[in-house]
Order: sequence, then C-alpha cells, then structure tokens
Amino acid sequence: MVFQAIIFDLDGVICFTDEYHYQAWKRLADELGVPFDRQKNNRLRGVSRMASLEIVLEDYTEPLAEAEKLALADQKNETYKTLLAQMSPSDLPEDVRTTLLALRERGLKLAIGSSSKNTPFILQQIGLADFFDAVSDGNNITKSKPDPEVFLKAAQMLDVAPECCLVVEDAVAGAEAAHRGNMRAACVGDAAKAAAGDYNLSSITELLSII
Ligand code: B16
Ligand code: MG
Repeated sequence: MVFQAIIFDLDGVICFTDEYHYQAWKRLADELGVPFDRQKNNRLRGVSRMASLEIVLEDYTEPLAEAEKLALADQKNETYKTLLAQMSPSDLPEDVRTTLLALRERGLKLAIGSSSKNTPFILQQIGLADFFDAVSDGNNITKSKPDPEVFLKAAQMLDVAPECCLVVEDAVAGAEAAHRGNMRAACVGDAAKAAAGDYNLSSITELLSII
C-alpha cells in the first residue's frame, strides 16, 4: 500500500494529554462520588466530551437535567484547560517530533484528526500550530469517533483519497473510525494492546518502517 497522507490523532498520539483528560475526569468523578479508574478512562479515548460524560455518569443514580450535564462537562473542561495551560513545546515527545519531520521529508501530507475541541489550543501549546497541512477536529464535526467523519474531512482538506490515508490512533474507537472510512490504522498505546490496528506499534518511530 502506498500512502500519500498520514492523519494523526492528537490526545495519546502526538502528546500525552490523555493523562490530563484522565486527571480532569477523575476529579469530577470524585466530587460526584462515582467510581472512576484508568480502565474506565480507556473507554473515553477518542469519544466526544458529552459521550464521555455519559460513561463517567454510568454509576450515578440521581437524575440530571441536560443543563446540569452541560455544566458538569464544562467543569471538567475548565480543569482540563488549566492542565493544558501548563504545557509547552517541551511536551512534544522527541520521538514524535523526529518521526513527523522524517515523514514530511519523505513527501507525505500530514494532518490531525482529533475529536477534541481543544485541538487548536493544544497545538499552540506544543509549538505545532502551523505545522500540519490540515487540522480536522472536534470543532468541525457533528459525529464523534467511531464515526469516520473527522478522518474523512481531513482527507478532503488534504485532497487525498481515503484509501491512500493512514490513520495513527491510540483509541479502539479511532481505529474503528479509520476502518469505517476505508483507511488503514496504525495503533499505539491502548489500541495497539487491543490489536485494533492493521499495524500495532510499540513506538511511533515504527511508522517509518511501514511507510
Ligand atoms: P475535548 P483525540 C479526544 O481526542 C480524546 O481522546 C477524548 O478523551 C476526548 O473526550 C475528546 O477528544 C474530546 O475532547 O473535551 O477536549 O473536546 O484522542 O480524538 O485526539
Ligand atoms: Mg487519542
């Protein structure tokens, strides 16, 4: 397969903001008195903010109005943004930086395909605001992963056919989204452990040997 473009998930692939998502949800869950651990957190990977809240609230017995749920999601996002505000270009892992540069040197188009509405802020924080050829994120989609919309929009922005795009993901939901969009998936982290990808990598640098 000759790939023309690589579409990278953001949280858990380009940087470890997945840890900050965990900490922010954990704080909210503790305040609500509902159990929340890293295993449950893995189910939130790639899933939208409101769908994540529904998973966090699975063991919450009090009925909540829609406005109350929105307020809880906002509260989590404020905690999350406080953690993001402490990030800097030093939070871009060195192996990610060298892999991105090597792929660009090989002539590949590079894009972001993230469910996160905080994508522009995160890219700014880690010094990649102007790096990618296209950014498709939680601000331009109506359906979250495992729906393929975010990746199909990225392919459209790049003007590359979906079957010529490789998606890099840490979420099982993200690998499913890639497959539903007729793209191959290279997985790292949690999704690689679950063998959800066409390629399951132990390090992002391994991308250089499959391209
Ligand atoms: P936000 P990704 C996803 O980003 C996260 O994996 C997921 O945990 C989060 O709920 C979602 O973004 C929405 O994020 O609340 O910042 O809009 O992995 O698709 O880059
Ligand atoms: Mg992710």
